[in-house]
Amino acid sequence: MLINSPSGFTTLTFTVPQPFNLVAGDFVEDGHPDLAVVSFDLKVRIMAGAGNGSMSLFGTYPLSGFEQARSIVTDDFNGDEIADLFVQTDTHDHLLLGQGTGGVGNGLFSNSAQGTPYIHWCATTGDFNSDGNVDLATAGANPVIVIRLGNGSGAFGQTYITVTGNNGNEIISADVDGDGNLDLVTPGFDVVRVLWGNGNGTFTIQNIPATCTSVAVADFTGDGAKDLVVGHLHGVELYRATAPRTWAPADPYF
Ligand SMILES: [Ca+2]
Ligand SMILES: [Ca+2]
Ligand SMILES: [Ca+2]
Ligand SMILES: [Ca+2]
Repeated sequence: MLINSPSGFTTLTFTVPQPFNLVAGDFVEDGHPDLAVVSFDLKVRIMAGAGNGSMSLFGTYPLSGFEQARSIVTDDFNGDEIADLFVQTDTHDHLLLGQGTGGVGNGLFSNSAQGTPYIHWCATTGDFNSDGNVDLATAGANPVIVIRLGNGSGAFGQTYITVTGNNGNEIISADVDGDGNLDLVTPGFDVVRVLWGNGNGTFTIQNIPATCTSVAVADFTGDGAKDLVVGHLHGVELYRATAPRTWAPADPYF
């Protein structure tokens, strides 16, 4: 971990075997951000932050899997105002529900697992069907995006969206066209794949031709419309939004 200080960054080192992915949140709820780290040894480690950059191991949760843990996201999946975790390994989905009282997390989690329908490397959250419950979307190196609609108590339904070609290791939820419905964006190697949310948990797919292994969504041009910035092996390019769901040809940054 790098800590910014007047003299530059200071490196703190924690012993976590082969960490693969991490997410920040106030899990031991004291106003100081903590970390949840998934590692290749199939564990989630909760690292409690002291607020001064130092961290200490607070808890460890084993994961079911064959050899790897992959994605981790945090949100409140059961509506108790305590941060929860969703973790995927190469064989299982894990839901770790944050424990605590009165909407204040104590850093402990319940840990339930079920077999995963698709091995996915990335996940994002949002309310895709506008029912007030947090939902999940996952993607990975296969032509399926999984939408899990939450019931508000920590259980999810599953629907599958089949796309043409594989997805990359990133999925972003954002209201890209500003119609009030969350959309999904994922790199598809020879396309940027945008799934336009219909607001009811279904999506309409638009493939924007682009060499693309990673993507960012934001208003980079300051006109209020969300643009796309695409990265690939040979550079980074801006796709400037010109009208709803329309982008200008690639403008290379470098
Ligand atoms: Ca904390
Ligand atoms: Ca919760
Ligand atoms: Ca929902
Ligand atoms: Ca939208």
